[in-house]
Amino acid sequence: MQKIQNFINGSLVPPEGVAYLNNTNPATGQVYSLIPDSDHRDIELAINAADAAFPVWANTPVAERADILLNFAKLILENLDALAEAESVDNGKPVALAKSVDIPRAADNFKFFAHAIVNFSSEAHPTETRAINYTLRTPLGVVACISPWNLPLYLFTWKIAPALAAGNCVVGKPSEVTPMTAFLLSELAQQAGIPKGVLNIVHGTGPKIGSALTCHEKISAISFTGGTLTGAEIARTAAPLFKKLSLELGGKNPNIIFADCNYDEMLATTLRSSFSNQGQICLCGSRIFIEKSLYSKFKNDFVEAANKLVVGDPQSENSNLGAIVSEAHLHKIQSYIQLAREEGGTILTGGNRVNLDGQCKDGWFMEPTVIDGLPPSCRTNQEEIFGPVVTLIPFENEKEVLKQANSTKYGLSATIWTENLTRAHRMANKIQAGIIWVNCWMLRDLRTPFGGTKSSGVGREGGLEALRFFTEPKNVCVKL
Ligand code: TXE
Repeated sequence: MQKIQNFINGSLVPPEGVAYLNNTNPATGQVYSLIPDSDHRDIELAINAADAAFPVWANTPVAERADILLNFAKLILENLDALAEAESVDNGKPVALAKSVDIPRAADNFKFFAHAIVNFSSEAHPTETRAINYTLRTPLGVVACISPWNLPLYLFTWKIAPALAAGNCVVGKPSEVTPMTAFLLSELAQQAGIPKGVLNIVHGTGPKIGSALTCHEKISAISFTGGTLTGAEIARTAAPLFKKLSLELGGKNPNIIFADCNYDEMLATTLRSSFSNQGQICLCGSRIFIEKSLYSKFKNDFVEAANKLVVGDPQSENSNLGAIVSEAHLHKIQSYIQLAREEGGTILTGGNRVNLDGQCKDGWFMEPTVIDGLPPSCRTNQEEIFGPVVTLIPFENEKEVLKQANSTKYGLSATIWTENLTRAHRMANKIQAGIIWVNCWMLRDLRTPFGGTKSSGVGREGGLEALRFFTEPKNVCVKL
C-alpha cells in the first residue's frame, strides 16, 4: 500500500516514530494509502530545516522567488489530470470539479502570488519638510500553514504561495483527512527548484502535530483554515506567545433572494451555492431566505432541480455530488437532519444516506437535502452543518431579512439576489460578513480581501492582505 511521506529539508522522509494512519477513500470506504502519524520530533526537524533555510531565502531576489512559484504553477498544470484524480479519490469530490476548480486554482494561487510579489511595494510618509518615513516590509521567518480537507490543494497553496513569495520559510500541515495532493505537491517541489528547507510538509493529526506547531517558539505566524472550535484553540495557544494569526473559520451564510431577481440565473447559481462539493465549502449559502411572494414558486422549482442532481461515483463525469469526506462527517450531517426533524422542520427532499452499487457500495454518500418550516433562531439555522443541507426561510421585507441574516454567530459571506441595485448596495453595507456577492456566488478575484467577521475568523487572506500578513512592517523615520 502506498505510504505518504513527510517532506523535510528537501527530502521525502518517513516519520521519526515510523507510525502511520489509515487514509480512506470516502467513495469506497476502503483504506487506500497510509499517512505519517508524525509527532513533535518531525515538527522539530521541519522547523529547524526551515529556520536554517530562512536567511538565504529571505534574501533571494524577489524575481527568483517568483520564478520558483511559477515553476510550481506550471508543474501543477502539467499534472492537472493526475492531481484532480488524486483529489477526487482522497476527498470524494467529483473529478470534474477537481479538474475545473480545485487544481487550476492551486496553479493560479502560485501564479498570482508570483506576480503579486514582484509588484508589491510599501508606503512612504513625508512629514511636511521635516522628515521622511518609509516602511520596510520584511519576511517573518518560519510560518505555519494549516489547512482543511474540503478544498485540500486549493487551500493549502492559497497559504503557502504568499508565505513563500514574501520570503518566509514554511512548515505546512495539510489535513490528515486529505493528505494526498499535498504529498504529490512535495514531489513537484523537488522539480520546481525550491531550495532545501524552504518548504516543509508534515503529515499527521491536529492534536499531535498541529498543536506542536502552533506553540513552537520559532513559529512567528500561523495561517489556519478549519473549524471555529479549532481556530479558538489555536488562538488560545498563540495569543500569549504573540504570534501573528490569520484564522479562516466556519460560516452559516445567508443566500437572500428578492422577488425581482433574475430568476433563472438565481436558481442555477443557488443550486451550486447549496450543493457544490457536497455543501462542504465554507462559502456555501446554507440558509436560503426567499421573499414571500416568490416562496412557493422557488420552493417547487428548487426541490425539482435538487431532485435531478446525480449523487454518484466521484470518478464519473456524470456525478453532480460525490462522497462526503469521512464517515464521522456523514454522521455529523445525519445528526443535523435528525435535529431538524426534532425542531419541527419538513424535509422537502433528501435527508437520507445514498447507497450505491459496485465499488461505491460502502461509500459515504448523502442526498441533497432541502428543509423548510424552521425559524431562523433554531439550532439547525444557527450551527454550521457543512454538508448538502439547506433550509428555506420566507421573509416579508428587507428589514426583517437583514435581522435574520445577521442573527448567527458567523459572518463569512452572503449572497443577495435582486435587480434593484440601490437595495443591493444598502444590504451589502449592513450585512455582517466579510464577503458579499450580489447576483453571483464564488466569483473570485484573487486580489480581493478574503475572510470573515465574528466567529468566522480573524484577518484576511488574498492579494495584498496576504502579503501584508506574511511580512513585518518597520517604519524608518529620517530627519531631513
Ligand atoms: O476541522 P479541523 P474538522 C468546519 C466544518 C467541520 C468542522 C470541523 O463545520 O465540520 O469545521 O472539521 C488541524 N492545532 N470546517 O474537525 O479539525 C487539522 O489537522 C492545530 C470549516 O475536520 O478544524 C486540519 O489540518 N491544528 C472549514 C485543520 O486543523 C489543528 C473547513 C482543520 O481541521 C488542531 C473544514 C490543533 N489543536 C472544516 N486540531 C472552512 N472554514 O472551510 C486540528 N487541527
